[in-house]
Amino acid sequence: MENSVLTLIKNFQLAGNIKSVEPFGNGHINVTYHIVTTKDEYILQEINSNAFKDVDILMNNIDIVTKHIKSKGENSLDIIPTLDNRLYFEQDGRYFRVYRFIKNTICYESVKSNIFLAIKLGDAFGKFHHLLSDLDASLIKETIVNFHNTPVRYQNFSDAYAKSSYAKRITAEREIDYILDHQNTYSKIVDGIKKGIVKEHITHNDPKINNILFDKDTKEVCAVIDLDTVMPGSFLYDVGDAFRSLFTGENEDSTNLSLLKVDFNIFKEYMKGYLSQMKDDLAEQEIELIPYSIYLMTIECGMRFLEDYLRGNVYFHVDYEKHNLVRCRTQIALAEDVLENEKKLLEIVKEILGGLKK
Ligand code: ADP
Ligand code: GN1
Ligand code: MG
Repeated sequence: MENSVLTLIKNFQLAGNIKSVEPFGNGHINVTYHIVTTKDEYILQEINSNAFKDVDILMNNIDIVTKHIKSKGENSLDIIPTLDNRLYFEQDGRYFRVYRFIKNTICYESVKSNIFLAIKLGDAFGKFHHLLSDLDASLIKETIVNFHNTPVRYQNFSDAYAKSSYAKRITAEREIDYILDHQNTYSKIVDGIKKGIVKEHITHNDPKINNILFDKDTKEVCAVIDLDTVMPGSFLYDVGDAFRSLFTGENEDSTNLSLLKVDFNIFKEYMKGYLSQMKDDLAEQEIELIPYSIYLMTIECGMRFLEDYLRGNVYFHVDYEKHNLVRCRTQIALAEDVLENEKKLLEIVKEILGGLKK
């Protein structure tokens, strides 16, 4: 790939001559390279057009969102245009884009030994929600339709299950049963949206910890990245998925399921940061749904991994055949622990809100 990267990178408006090209990061979706030139550094990504069917919509969304954030004086991704001033480059049905590399930054897979980062993450995603709250939502289109519509995700899983072979099913019997047995628990947020109890906003939809860049020295948040799924959604999707990601940490691929637990310290710290920005924007019914949203985003992620395993690993990047099954197991383990702790989590939310409103 590196030789072809050298050829295709010439189609972008880069400063200087290429010094190096290296694969970069731990994303599950795009293929990412770090490019160093004699004058600057860049991120080149092959956009996963299997996940993102309409790259035009995708790149337009990112262009609008990054300009909106920057117009408020905040840092965001800089898209480097192609020589003919387009937002991405297409070659033989493959799609590529370049961002300016945000220097002197670090991204984490976990906050376990850096608990102080949790409050900063919460604050950053709260601020992200605020910054986008006055953006004309009709400008932002869905890049993956029904991305966090869990009942639709369940239908997709059921379809994969129906089409899978008996030999494959018996390797994932317990996981399949868990997802089937819990089918009545998947619709509270979409129902809330239909009833108007849960509001739709422009949200990130993939608030994984490694989608935030921190300054290496100050450990302050530099930018929220991975804007591919920024689209209309519920604040609860981001709140729930942020905790799914934080409680999972680097254990998404672990076979030691006892590591997949709610971490109350992380929850408190992140919530303090998030609610300091968002306390006046959440309705009472949305607040009540926070613990459930963590369960929902976790089990949704589990069923997506399981669906992909049953389909033969066609969506998420995998390192071995059962990788998605292993990931599904960690998500189910975490979802179970969240269910057991819903009440305690809500008490913590209310305690923090009480303190902030004094
Ligand atoms: P994926 O959708 O595959 O997760 P991301 O856009 O999150 O792709 O990029 C993968 C990784 O590349 C990120 O986790 C981060 O480490 C790094 N990265 C992406 N964009 C930048 C950037 N502009 N500057 C520095 N690092 C970046
Ligand atoms: C993917 O792209 P990445 O690695 O940040 C996925 C998320 C999942 C996550 C699970 C576009 O995130 O929805 O929650 O993996 N992104 C997409 O680790 O499907
Ligand atoms: Mg990412």
